[in-house]
Amino acid sequence: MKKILEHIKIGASKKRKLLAVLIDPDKMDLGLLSQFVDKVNQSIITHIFIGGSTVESKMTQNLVSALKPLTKLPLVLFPGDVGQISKDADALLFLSLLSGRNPDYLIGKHVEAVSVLKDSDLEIIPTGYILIESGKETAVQRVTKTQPLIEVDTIVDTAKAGELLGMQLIYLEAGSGAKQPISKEIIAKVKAIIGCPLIVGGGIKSMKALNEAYKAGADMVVIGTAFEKDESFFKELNESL
Ligand code: 1GP
Repeated sequence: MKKILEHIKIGASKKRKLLAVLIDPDKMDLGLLSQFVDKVNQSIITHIFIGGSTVESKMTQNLVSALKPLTKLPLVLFPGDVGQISKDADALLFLSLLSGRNPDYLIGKHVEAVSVLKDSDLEIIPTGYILIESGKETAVQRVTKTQPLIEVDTIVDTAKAGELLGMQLIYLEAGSGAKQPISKEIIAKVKAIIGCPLIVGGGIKSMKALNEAYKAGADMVVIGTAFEKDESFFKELNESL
């Protein structure tokens, strides 16, 4: 049964504010993991995403193994590459980088991943991933050698095309550490045209930005840097309850 996607769909239909913390295996010190996850467990965070643009092999597996006994939250892989697949996670966002025209990230990596995925119980969630200009070059841009989208109409049409191709989630990405999060206008226009849940991430560093993203139409928001750099963000989050 596709539990995690189903849960996201139900959450979106009931207008629950889903929130994922992104943990980059490359940046997380495993010695500090338990203390970090305690804070995650006590917060309103609903999902743990795991991934990064450049992660050495085994680091994802080590992180997933360390996370499993510490939390009941769903562990969702958000991989930058095929080496970031761990069969012990709960689900995998099977990302197709729709904003770019690099065949490796549209279909190539997916073909490579099949040998690992075919024997796993991971819930695989086809996800249209759209990188949007945010004011500075992002790691996704560098690694995938693609350009982010700028034009609102193109972004909206790209999201809809992804849904028509069968993607179950659309993910608007400003890039980790982006100066500007995705604009309210873009979120609202994409949300208005798609029927599937909308994920928004990149550059969200304050409760104000988080609430604006939900208000504009994001069903799930993904935050990495603000939790990594500023653990008081957890406090702010809990105080907003
Ligand atoms: C997830 O890349 C983002 O979509 C995370 O971005 O690190 O800026 O929160 P931040």
